[in-house]
Amino acid sequence: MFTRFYKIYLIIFTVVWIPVGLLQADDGSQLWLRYDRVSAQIAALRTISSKSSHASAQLAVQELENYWAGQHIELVLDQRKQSWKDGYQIQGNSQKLRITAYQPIGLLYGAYDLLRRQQVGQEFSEPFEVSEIPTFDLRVLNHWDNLDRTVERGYAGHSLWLWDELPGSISPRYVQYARANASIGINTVVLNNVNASPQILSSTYLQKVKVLADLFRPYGIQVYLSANFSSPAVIGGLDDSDPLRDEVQQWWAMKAKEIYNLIPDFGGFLVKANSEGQPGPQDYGRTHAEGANMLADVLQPYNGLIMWRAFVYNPTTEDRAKQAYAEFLPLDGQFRDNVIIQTKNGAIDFQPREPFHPLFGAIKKSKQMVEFQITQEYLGFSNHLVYLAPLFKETLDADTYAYGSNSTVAKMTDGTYHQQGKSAIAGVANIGADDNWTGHHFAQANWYSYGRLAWNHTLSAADIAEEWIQATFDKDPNFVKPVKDVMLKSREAAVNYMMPLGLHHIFAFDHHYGPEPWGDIPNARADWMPWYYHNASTSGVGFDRTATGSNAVAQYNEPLQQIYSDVATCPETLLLWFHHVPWTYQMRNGNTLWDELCYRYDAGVSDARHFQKQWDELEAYVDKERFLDVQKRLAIQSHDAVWWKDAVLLYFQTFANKPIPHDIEPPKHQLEELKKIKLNLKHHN
Ligand code: GCV
Repeated sequence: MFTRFYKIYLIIFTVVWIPVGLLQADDGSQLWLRYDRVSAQIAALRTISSKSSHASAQLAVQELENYWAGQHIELVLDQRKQSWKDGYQIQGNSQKLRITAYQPIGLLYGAYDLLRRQQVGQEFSEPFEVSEIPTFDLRVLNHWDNLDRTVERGYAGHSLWLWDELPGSISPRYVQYARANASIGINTVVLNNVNASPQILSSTYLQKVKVLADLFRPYGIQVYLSANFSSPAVIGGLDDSDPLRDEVQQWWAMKAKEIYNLIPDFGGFLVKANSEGQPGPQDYGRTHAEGANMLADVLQPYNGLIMWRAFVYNPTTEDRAKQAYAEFLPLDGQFRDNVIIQTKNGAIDFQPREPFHPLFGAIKKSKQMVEFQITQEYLGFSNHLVYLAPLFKETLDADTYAYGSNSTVAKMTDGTYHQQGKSAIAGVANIGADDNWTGHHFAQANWYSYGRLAWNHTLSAADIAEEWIQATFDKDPNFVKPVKDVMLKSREAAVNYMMPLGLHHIFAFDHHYGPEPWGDIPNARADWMPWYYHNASTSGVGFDRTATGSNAVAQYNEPLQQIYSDVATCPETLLLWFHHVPWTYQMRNGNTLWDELCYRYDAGVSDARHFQKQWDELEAYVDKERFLDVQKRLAIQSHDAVWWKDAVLLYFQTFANKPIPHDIEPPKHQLEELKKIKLNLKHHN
């Protein structure tokens, strides 16, 4: 009996462990682009043909030649299909497929579509037909990369852009980056930080930018730059940068001419103005519209666009969440057609959970786009596994009620309700020079899912996760299912162990890693202090944004105003965002607010531990290098979850004066110990 058991054990042991040794070390640098190169024999059995000699069409041919193991493929441009924009159609049967597109880049997108289907092992039905037209025209990555190669809020090493070596020397990673973006439909990149150095517009840097633009062009990627509004004064030598002065306008016009001479398809400028110390038109008593329109007029002859950020707030307002609306709504309708207002998904700043920004339900006569943060400034940097597609979807699918129900944020920005000209969506990139591009291997999924949703915002977070796991790791359902489960739970877990029930911005000062609900710096801006957001006292916790408080609820359309205003109808996930409630407030499940907070933090910790356990059980499916790297980061995540739980509960307990329920794990730390933690993390800008 014993011997038989031992033998079985040995077999299981062998089955489980041998593949680990066989899986080659993998640094993750291939991202999701792990296509197998086809053999010469297979290649000889099929033809890939295109009449177009356009560089993008030729890239499509090359990708299929290299990796398509199926039937013949014909690539066709059809000039009648203008309405398809850069989309495509794939039709055919087991003998032959045809990819048809209006634009050459559509052929490349179609090629990547086929390769993705092949990669996930999709059976091609007979006859096969699929049509895709992207939901947003401009699918944008914002790089917050500085010219010294630091990356603001970047957690994957230095900037990809080797400015010192450009234009003479070209890193092979530029093309790999372009290819990765094209494979998910990203077609616009802003190369530099919105806290922009004026030097990016100097002739020296423009020569470097030109090289990148030339490399990216065949992949359908248009380059934009973040422009510093003071550039005319700083690099042009003018007295000031007042947008209504002729000399200033002439300087920008000359600059535009110089740029378009070098880069005829240059996209335009992204501008952060009069925000967090950046210069802007208000420095000269001009409005955001006057500033944006001046630049828009300058770029208009070249079809250039201005993406003008609505991320503005200053220390004097009673509620930071209200300011962008207050400043931008009165300007609605005053912006030129080639200006798009770029608005963060929520009204504060990329928090683990925010209600959607009220400007999405209010701006009706100007163009507007959502900005998401793919880099995890507020979500554990590249240490925490947090799959962001559920967060992106939550905003995109949120109903603004601007035109009755079903006026979702996505529809308010994708051209459904407003003529958008070019509709757009932006994500702040999480990409750096690290071998695996994003620091955490699972952060690649955030780049991927952002791109997939920008292409088609109706895709589900679950489907995207599944295809990403299959492409990046393994197709075995015994692996895919639990990993997908971890990914789909991860955002809610992070909300729970960091800031459940609508709590927000109780991060450690400046670097935003870890908890500091007690944070208080004498004479610092109130709206940079955690107490401003949580308002904890013995009477309760939360920000009263109803009519008895800042009345930020009034910026939402009905019925949201009412729903959010009434503590009984406000979603509990946003309770402390909109309400200041007593610790004894009774939640819908019967718990007091205090107990519920304790349980939420505890649930977050349990989930983080579950992720570790789950990953450990999947060792056989993953190469050692990626397995160990993810394992190490999951341990940090679990540790941080406990840190968050203890810090926030112990601190709030000093106000709530209630015991931590006995059925959860008691704190491991002392509050005073936790208060001493000061991480030496530099915030680069
Ligand atoms: C680029 C937050 C970040 C800043 C960032 C800013 C912005 O405040 O902490 O690093 O600056 O948002 O989006 O402009």
